[in-house]
Amino acid sequence: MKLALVTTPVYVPFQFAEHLGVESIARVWREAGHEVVIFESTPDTPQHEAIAEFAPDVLGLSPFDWGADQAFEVARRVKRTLPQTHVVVGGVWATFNAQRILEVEPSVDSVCIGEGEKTAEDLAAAVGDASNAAGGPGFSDVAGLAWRDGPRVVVNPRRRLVRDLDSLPFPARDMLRARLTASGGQAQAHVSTSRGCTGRCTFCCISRLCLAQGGPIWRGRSPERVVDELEILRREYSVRGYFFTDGNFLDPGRVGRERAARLAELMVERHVEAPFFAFMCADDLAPGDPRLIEGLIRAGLRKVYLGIEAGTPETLKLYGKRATCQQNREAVAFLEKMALPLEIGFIMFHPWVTAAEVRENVRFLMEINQAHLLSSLCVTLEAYEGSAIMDRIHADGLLRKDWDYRQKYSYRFGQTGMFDLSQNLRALVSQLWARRIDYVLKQWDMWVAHGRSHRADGYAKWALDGYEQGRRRLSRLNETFLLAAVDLAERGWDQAVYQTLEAALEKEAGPLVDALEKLVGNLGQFVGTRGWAAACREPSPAEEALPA
Ligand code: B12
Ligand code: SF4
Repeated sequence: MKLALVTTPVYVPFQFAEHLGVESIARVWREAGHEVVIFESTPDTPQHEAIAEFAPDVLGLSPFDWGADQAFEVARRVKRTLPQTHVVVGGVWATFNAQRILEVEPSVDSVCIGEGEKTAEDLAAAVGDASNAAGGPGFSDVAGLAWRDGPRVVVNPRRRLVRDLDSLPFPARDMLRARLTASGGQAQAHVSTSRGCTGRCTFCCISRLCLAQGGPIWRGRSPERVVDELEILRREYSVRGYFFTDGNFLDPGRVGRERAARLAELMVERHVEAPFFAFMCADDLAPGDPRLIEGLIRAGLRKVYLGIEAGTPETLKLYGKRATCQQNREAVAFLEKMALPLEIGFIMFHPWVTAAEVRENVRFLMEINQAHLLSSLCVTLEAYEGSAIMDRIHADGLLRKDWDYRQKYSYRFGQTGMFDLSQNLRALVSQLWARRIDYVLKQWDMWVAHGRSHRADGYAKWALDGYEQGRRRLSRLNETFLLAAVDLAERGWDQAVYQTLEAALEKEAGPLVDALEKLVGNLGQFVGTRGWAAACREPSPAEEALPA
């Protein structure tokens, strides 16, 4: 049979991020003997004509919220010429919106609920029986499938999770080879070493996803099997960097930390160490296990994404976070001590947020020295179906009248002014100047932390200290801006006044970041040509590091 999968673009710079879900389904379909093609659809090149020419028996989509419109449009156009093609949608977003998608989107014939490998395989077999092509009784045998039977939406019994993740084949990376190098430079791959998460963050649906399929809540691949995959990535795709996509790389507890340590050892032993990033949780890191982190750094760990999310105990509870404020403080301090760059996740705005809470959050972020990135300060909760917090939004009647299941911000705020504030801050971070500042800082934060691990002296120390001073000054600018904006929200929103606050921030932060970029850029050049040792021997210049 001919089977096609379609990817639709996500936002820049992730437009061409690897899509492990689609690659995984492509692999199992191909292993089952089908002819499989992945089409990369963009608004400019929607691919429906190429798909129609290929004439697939099954067309698989894997969109997220707003990407869904594009994906469904491709399906509609394909269906115009090939009405018999069975269109199936999969992925996390589709899983929790299955009923609605089937009710409102006639181009979609079925939705794969949750983990897809086995369901996709069985679905292809069911479609293969020609009598089922228009939606016959065979679909009712496909566990984990929701499908349309005439006017009725049928949700089949759940599909049990694959017990042993090592038994799954590796994703078909050969079919989306270009994505590995799409961001330029050296090839980078997404690698999933586990599925699920023992956390119960209320804004996330990962654990619910596993529970809905009868658990277990977390499954890990063996370090040996992961390293087999890394070897292939290195040998066949020249991959020189990884993004471990696990919800929590150190999960679950002690067992998870041991697994991560073993993986790091094996990566070094089998020469597949390379720069990598991973998500971690503060309660696994605090108060800190230097041996574990040193091992991970040897294997290539270059940056930790740390889901802190809030700076008050009440909001940590609302978000269902396991870590306390104190553990968050300790984890950040520990990573800084290990000279390991980190980027925090922080959800400042949610429907019940108050001005007092925003002020408390800002104070907390200043205290842990993480207020320099606007993108960390301005996040508004994305409310997805399937998450516990979305259930609460439904229960509290906070959905806006114009709510649509593809909209993640369609809720009301309890306190006056908070909607204006959160909306303006969301718009702020998408502005070019603000994006540039965050981009520059994210780049240099990594490099600076790496420099600190060299125990810098002389010129190098002077420049790195100057960078740190500048970063703190930037945090103070952000603090002043945000506190003034919160006061405004509390007093009564005035868009013109807000614009003056934003303009003042841009006026001051822009040149400061230029100066920081120049400062560390010069050091970078020096190190690039003469090395760290020379930069540490060079005397520090007498003049001020940064403009006053
Ligand atoms: C890597 C990643 C990304 C990457 C790449 C996304 C991608 N397309 O793969 C990037 C950075 C682009 C990204 C972006 C976003 N992401 Co993201 N992402 C992840 C992450 C960390 C890993 C995904 C992954 O590779 N999983 C491994 C693969 C094998 O699993 P899978 O994709 O789910 O696929 C399986 C099944 O879903 C199913 N399946 C999937 N597609 C299909 C298709 C068919 C036809 C079939 C039959 C089955 C099927 O079968 C697959 C194999 O079992 C997950 C968290 C996690 N640990 O899962 C979050 C996650 C999926 N992302 C999330 C979110 C919120 C986003 C953003 C909205 C974030 C934002 N602020 O904008 C954007 C959305 C962008 C967009 N419009 O598409 C949420 C989704 C929440 C939800 N309920 O929808 C998650 C769950 C994170 C979380 N903890 O909340 N993300
Ligand atoms: S730690 Fe991450 S993956 Fe786990 S529940 Fe929380 S947000 Fe989801």
